[in-house]
Amino acid sequence: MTRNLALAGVLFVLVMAIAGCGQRNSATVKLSEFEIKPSGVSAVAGKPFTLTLINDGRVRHNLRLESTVTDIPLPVALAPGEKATVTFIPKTAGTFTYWCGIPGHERAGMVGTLTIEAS
Ligand SMILES: [Cu+2]
Repeated sequence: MTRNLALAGVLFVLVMAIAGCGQRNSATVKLSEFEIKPSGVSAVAGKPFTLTLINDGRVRHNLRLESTVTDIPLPVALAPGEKATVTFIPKTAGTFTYWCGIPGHERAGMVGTLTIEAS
């Protein structure tokens, strides 16, 4: 009986993993001097999207998103080593930009593309 329950548990996890394939509703973005990794992230319009930000650099960084994507406030700045998670529902499908809002960082290369697919 215990074994059957364990097997059922494994199957459940497998089915959930397969069902989750193709659903890009979360992403982790690493900020450093002077790049944002990855430089491209995908999400689905109308579905909750969890974005984890990690400052992998030695100076303060942040991440800015076009207001057409979301009105949710993002952290003003992350100290080196700091991590933050925000969840929001992308408003519309399209191709948008994310960048570091600390003066000079965007021009130095801290930019990326957020692709929001229609649901
Ligand atoms: Cu920066």
